[in-house]
Amino acid sequence: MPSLSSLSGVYLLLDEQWACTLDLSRVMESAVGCGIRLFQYRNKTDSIQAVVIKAKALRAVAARFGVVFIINDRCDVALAVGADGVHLGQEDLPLDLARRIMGPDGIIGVSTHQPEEVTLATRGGADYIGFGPLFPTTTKEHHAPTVGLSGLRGIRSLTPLPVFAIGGITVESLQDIREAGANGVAVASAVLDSSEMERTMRDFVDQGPA
Ligand code: 3NM
Repeated sequence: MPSLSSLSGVYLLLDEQWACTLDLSRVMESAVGCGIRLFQYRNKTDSIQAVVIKAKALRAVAARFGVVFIINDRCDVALAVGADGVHLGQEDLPLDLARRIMGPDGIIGVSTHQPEEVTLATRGGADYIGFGPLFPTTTKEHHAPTVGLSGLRGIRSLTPLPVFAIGGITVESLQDIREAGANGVAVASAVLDSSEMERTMRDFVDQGPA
């Protein structure tokens, strides 16, 4: 069973919008081969029934390799497929209610975009923080203003929790992000849109926060 100590490094966002061109189970398998051990399934478009079917398939791959598998937004889906945890946006179920559903051992991550949200998520018992969008991104619609590296540096001292920088992250930005104190990077497009996906994954693992 993956544990909280696995909450660092590269966090691959398996976003359903890429599933028309990619087999996300295969992407996960090759990501594990490249050293990625933390995954989130993100599906903002399908019915919950369809989300559960697709998430179950990915859950099975994650279980086979013993890597961490998190569901975006929905505690009910996370429980239904036996995921390791849930990732909550600011408009999702409040953290205290999500904890009641997920139990003490379920991993709960919270998306934050400003210092106050980081502090609240920390006090509220989150297991990790997503902070962003660091840079402009087209993966997330209607996102908050970019926070940049200075924003990331500014929140580092506000929380002892693992912080994942998110939004528009590319291989080129990894060194700066490491130096700004992030424990990990959450990434979708730079990997899923790459014409050399395995090479990009390896670069992320080699050059990103460990
Ligand atoms: N959440 P990419 S930015 C899912 O700021 C998500 O909370 C964000 O994808 C936030 O690596 C983002 O393609 C998109 O930019 C991440």
